[in-house]
Amino acid sequence: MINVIGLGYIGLPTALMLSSHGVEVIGTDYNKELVDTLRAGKTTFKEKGLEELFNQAVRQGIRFTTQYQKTDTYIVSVPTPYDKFSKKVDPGYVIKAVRTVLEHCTDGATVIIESTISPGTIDKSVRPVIAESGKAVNLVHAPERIIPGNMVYELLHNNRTIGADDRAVGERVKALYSSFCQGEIVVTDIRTAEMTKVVENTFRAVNIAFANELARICRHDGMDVYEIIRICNMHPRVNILQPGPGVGGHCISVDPWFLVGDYPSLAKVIDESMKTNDSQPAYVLNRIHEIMKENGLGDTRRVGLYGLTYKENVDDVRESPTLQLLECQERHLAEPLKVYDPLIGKDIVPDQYHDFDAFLEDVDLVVIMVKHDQIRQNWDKLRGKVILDCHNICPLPGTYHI
Ligand code: SAJ
Repeated sequence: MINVIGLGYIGLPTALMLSSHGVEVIGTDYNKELVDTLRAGKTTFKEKGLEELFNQAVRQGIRFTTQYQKTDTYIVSVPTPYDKFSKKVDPGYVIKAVRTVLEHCTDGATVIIESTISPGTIDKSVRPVIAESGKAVNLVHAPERIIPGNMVYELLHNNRTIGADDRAVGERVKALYSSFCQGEIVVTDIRTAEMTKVVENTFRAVNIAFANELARICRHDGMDVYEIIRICNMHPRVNILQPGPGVGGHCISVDPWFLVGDYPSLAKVIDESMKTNDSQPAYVLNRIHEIMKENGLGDTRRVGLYGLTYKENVDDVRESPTLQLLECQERHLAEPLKVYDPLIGKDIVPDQYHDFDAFLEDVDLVVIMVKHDQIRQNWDKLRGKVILDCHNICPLPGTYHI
């Protein structure tokens, strides 16, 4: 039996996937409300294909509880927040989960850590906890790689990395993941597995920063950044990502900082890239100001931000560019801008709308912060508005870009 610890964005789909492929799974989370919701037969966040997977896993007998189980295999997928000032990862939840696992597990159990951690965390923070307990366990790091918005597909198809001290243990864990994973599974050591995960996200962050920098250069001299990137990407060895209003989510906007935090004098390109991405919401705010002036719009209360999530078609707002932009605005003692997001039912920010038509009624300038499918299906409603499109998706004439 596998005990999955932490039933969030990674733990839940992983537990469901194992269970629906015939593995006996018990999911544990310390949040009783979350466990109650799952027990009542409801998923806790929206994701393509998650509900079907959930129903399949329930039919296979998956159980949810707040209690750690006595077993020989654990998957730890708890959050690893980072400290905004020191830029260092906080392994507190991982340490606590491992400590509790050690109180329950059988001798010789395998503890698989899926949470993203900064390279070296296992040596520095996890091994001492194991040594202290006196228990002999096999430690494995199998960092998750799935992208919100396409998690179920990617769980099935992505290649994976398994880091283990002992090759035979790594191969056993590989066999476990092979129960559902159709991608290639590489077995390596723990340190390498830790580093690859952070490097993958850093690569993407640096590439996005490059695109954002190009957007600023092109804006400065009246060039079309999208056309330039499109043509450059026709070169067989060039693949530039897209500029945008900033970088959000709990991965690409966070993980590269681990390297900057741990190697401040070495991680120069990464540091600059992160600063570029982090200053992108302020850059958009500046564009809003320019466009208002150009159109004689004097009232910031008539400016609306479309989208609150960190990217399209997910309901996750963590570190979202819209939240970053609002924070930046607040620091300038300005009144909050109006916000609408079709995927966010709860009130999260001060001037938030839940009806698209009412939102449009109350604004003259619409800033497309997130390219949800919903706005792509409603261009007609935006006719007559001044539009700042941060993603180059709007076909209406006269649309502004970043
Ligand atoms: N973004 C851009 N321009 C682009 C692509 C993305 O500005 O061309 C922005 C998005 O709008 C978003 C942010 O970057 O705000 C991050 O979005 P994303 O779709 O690039 O990635 P995440 O954070 O949802 O998921 C990433 C993935 N990592 C990589 O692709 C290397 C995923 O595979 C990881 O599992 C995930 O991080 C994680 O949990 O680490």
